[in-house]
Amino acid sequence: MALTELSAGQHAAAMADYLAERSDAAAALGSRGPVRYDAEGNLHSDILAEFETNGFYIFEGVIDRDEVTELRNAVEDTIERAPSPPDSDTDARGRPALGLDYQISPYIFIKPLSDPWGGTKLLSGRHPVKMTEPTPDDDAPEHVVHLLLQMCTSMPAALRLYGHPDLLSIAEAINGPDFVPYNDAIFVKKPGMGGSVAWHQDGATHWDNPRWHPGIHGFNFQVQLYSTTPANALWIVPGSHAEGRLDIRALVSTNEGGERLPDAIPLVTGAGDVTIVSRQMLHGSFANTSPDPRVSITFGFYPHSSVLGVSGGLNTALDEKKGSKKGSKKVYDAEHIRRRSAVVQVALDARHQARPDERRYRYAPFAEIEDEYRYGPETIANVLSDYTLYDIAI
Ligand SMILES: O=C(O)CCC(=O)C(=O)O
Repeated sequence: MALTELSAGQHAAAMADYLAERSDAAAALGSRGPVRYDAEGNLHSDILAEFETNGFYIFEGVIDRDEVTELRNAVEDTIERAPSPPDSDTDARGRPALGLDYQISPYIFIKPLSDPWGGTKLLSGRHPVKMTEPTPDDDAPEHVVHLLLQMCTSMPAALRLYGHPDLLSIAEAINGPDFVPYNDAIFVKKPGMGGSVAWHQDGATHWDNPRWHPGIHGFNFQVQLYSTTPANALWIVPGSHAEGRLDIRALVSTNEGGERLPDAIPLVTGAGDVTIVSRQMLHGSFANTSPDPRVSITFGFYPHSSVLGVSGGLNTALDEKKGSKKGSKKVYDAEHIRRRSAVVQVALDARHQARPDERRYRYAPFAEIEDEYRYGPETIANVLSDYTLYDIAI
């Protein structure tokens, strides 16, 4: 039977041997451990070396249990406030839905267990091959939330996470002190319903740049709110970040196991672990036919030199009807970069206000003007409102 004709249960069974074999390979590879610094307070060079070789690292136990609980509650609350059905102005309880006043909806819905981007032209067509879409159970809803966007406006707990000192120190170690933000998105993969993300590489701009290097398209964090398993995890092909642009269509079509790529591994983590993955890594995830949820708070950063004066090659418009960004290639000048980077500065001040005894990260581009970016009504209106219009997509 073709994988596409499988029920959710049959899909889970068909995947089992592959998941077991590849999670053994992941365990053998390592590239994981707590955040460690050297005597000068810089991220330990061993971690950077492993990240450079493998293109990923799993930081264990970064986010403490209380913060994970706070974030889980914020995500659940945000999902409950989603329009129901998706084109409605009210949520499932009849309250005004969240985000009616946002310029871009904070919700992306999909049909359960579907692959919304594979084989389409969306997101610059970077997901060339559709993943298996098993048939959901009869009692599954018509739509599920796949992505939550604009978390720094809608979820104060997520804004504070964005200003986490360890995460920002890691971003600095990889991209330099003037690192620049990309976007944020929370991937929600409910048990038996979460969709897949077809194999892809994120970068879209610098593949032919004569100064190309494995870090030129930056990297993404994923903060895991629940333990992840091989069945619901993000999968990567270690080392693929250094191989240039890959022919994904050929890799899948010449592979006997199709989308079950032979060298891929799952990023298996605990709740509160944080992964970093190069945006050039070949990565994706399968439909979640497992009984376990995954919620991954995802946000990325670039080296400043990859962005300044560059015309974004990645079209992030997902909703063709509202896609104001479609076709309008922005050039990321210093003012655009300042506008989007200000979210980081406000986030770390929001965190400092909530946790005054924690180490506070100093973000070099705002070192002299921190007072202008305190978290409060003014920056909520001027910096956080609709900040995703300034996302930087390369
Ligand atoms: O978490 C996932 O399943 C997909 C994440 C992803 O594709 C990305 O961060 O670019």
